[in-house]
Amino acid sequence: IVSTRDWRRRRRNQREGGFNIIVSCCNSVSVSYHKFVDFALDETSLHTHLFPSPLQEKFNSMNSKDGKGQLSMLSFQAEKIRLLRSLIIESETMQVLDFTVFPKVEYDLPIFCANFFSTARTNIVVLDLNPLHDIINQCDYKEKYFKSLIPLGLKYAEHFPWGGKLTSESITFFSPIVIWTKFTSSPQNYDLLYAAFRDYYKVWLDLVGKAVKETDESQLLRNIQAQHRYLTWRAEKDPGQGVLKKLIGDTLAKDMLRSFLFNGVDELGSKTFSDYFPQYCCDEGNKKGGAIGKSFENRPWDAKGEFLGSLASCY
Ligand code: BLA
Repeated sequence: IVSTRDWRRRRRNQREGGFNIIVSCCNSVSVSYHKFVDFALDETSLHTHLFPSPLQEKFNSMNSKDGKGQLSMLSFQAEKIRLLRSLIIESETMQVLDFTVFPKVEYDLPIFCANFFSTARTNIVVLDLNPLHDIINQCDYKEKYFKSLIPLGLKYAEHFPWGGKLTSESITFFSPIVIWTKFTSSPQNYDLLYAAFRDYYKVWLDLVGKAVKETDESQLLRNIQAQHRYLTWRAEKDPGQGVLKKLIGDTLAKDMLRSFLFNGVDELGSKTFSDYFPQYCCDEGNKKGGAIGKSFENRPWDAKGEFLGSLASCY
């Protein structure tokens, strides 16, 4: 297990050409997500200067209550990046990566999202460039960022079957190139996941490189509200919440969700979850992440990236 401090030392050693000792451990889960994060940080550093986030001080590493699990957190910011943060959880029974990059609100860029939950047998995976704005009805936004990426999505859709039913909210937060899948654990599958992660991250960084700062006040407000709505959804509905609470307790888990993972949820706006998602307001079945309202048994985009569901469409 490599802690944040070890990780920093390793990176410093790498830069200074020193020796690089990788401590490996004895997990029954045959994947480690550290190399994914290392790749993303190295690749980002080729494009822009990363500054440590003030959150790093408080959120760095932590043991689970039973002492058998470790949580490692990293956070940075950059010229066009409000927050790049990662959480890796390693225990005897699971490996988890939650890696998300939030652009600054002056940009209408997609949010990079990699959420991988792995056990010795199975994996639950979301890898996507989550659109900031509605791509089902807002055709210009979809064209701007996703049109050229459809072939990349198709390449991986072939290997990673659709993971099954989702809520319509999750669908609207996903892009036509989303990798939403479940697969059995194997070195081949992890290699493919790593390849997909690298490809998706590189195309996302290209979009960041080209992005032009928004100066129009009303567009800026739209970006802020869209990012706040996204944060509000994830801080409330993240399916990882139960696992986090079990590992570190309710209070720490809640703090981690609102202050670290979905930082900005208490700062970028004052609307609440039920303001944005009134359909969830009084329905306990839905609140607990139940299956009520879930649909999209199959991938709802065709090979041209056109939406097939009934939520209206561009064409
Ligand atoms: C399951 N995680 C899921 C599912 C989705 C996601 C869609 C399927 C079940 C569902 O729809 O509730 C992920 N959903 C997302 C993402 C977005 C979204 C990324 O709307 C973005 C907009 N997952 C994690 C972390 C853990 C984790 C950090 O990201 C653990 C700490 C676990 N995810 C996890 C588990 C399940 C799951 C255990 C299966 C449990 C379940 O189905 O409720």
